Amino acid sequence: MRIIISVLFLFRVYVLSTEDRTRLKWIEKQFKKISGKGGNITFANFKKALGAKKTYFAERVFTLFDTNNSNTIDLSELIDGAELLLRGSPNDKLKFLFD
Ligand SMILES: [Ca+2]
Repeated sequence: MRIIISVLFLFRVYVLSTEDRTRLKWIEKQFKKISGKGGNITFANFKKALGAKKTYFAERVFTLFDTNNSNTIDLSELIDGAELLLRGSPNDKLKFLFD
């Protein structure tokens, strides 16, 4: 986890635009807020953060974000999923959610 954060820090400082840095910082802040002291995001915390009334939707998105099937979402998984939802084409988003 520490290595991932270091790589993200270097990437953020030297490669990303100001807008990208702001968005990444926001995602990192959300990660800390949602995960609490547990380190990674559990399904219960994820569902609560989404405010999802329907468990199906929360489960679907959680499963898509949890790319290594660890039953938790780490920071890099949250960044990848959020980036796709925030910046992907409409086709990418539909494919991500419904494939
Ligand atoms: Ca995971």
